[in-house]
Formats: sequence, structure tokens, C-alpha cells
Amino acid sequence: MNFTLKVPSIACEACASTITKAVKNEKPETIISIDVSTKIVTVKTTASEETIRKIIEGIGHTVED
Ligand SMILES: [Cu+2]
Repeated sequence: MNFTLKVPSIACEACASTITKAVKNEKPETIISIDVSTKIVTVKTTASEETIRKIIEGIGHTVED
């Protein structure tokens, strides 16, 4: 499925890199791109949105509802 998540806690490229690595570590087939200026995470994955959200929250980032 394809979806976007807003992650307001993304402050810089390092945050984006950390999130990308965490998601790919758990769900290697996921294609993820992150716009640091808008804090929008675009995801294409076989996992559910809830799963990806939990991975991002699990490393200390905040996903907007
Ligand atoms: Cu950062």
C-alpha cells in the first residue's frame, strides 16, 4: 500500500536517515522517501500503515494523527 505520514519530530537529514534505516531494517521491501522540510514521509510497502507508524514511534519520533 501507499501512504504518507506526517512526522513533526523530523528536524534534519539525520532524523530522516534514522527513520529510513529503522523501517528498512524491519520491512526491507519498503520504499520510503522523506522530505525534511515538510516532514512528510512517503511510504510504499506491503506492511500496514499501523506497522510503519509503530516502527517510527518506536525510535522516539512522533507521528501526527
Ligand atoms: Cu535530525
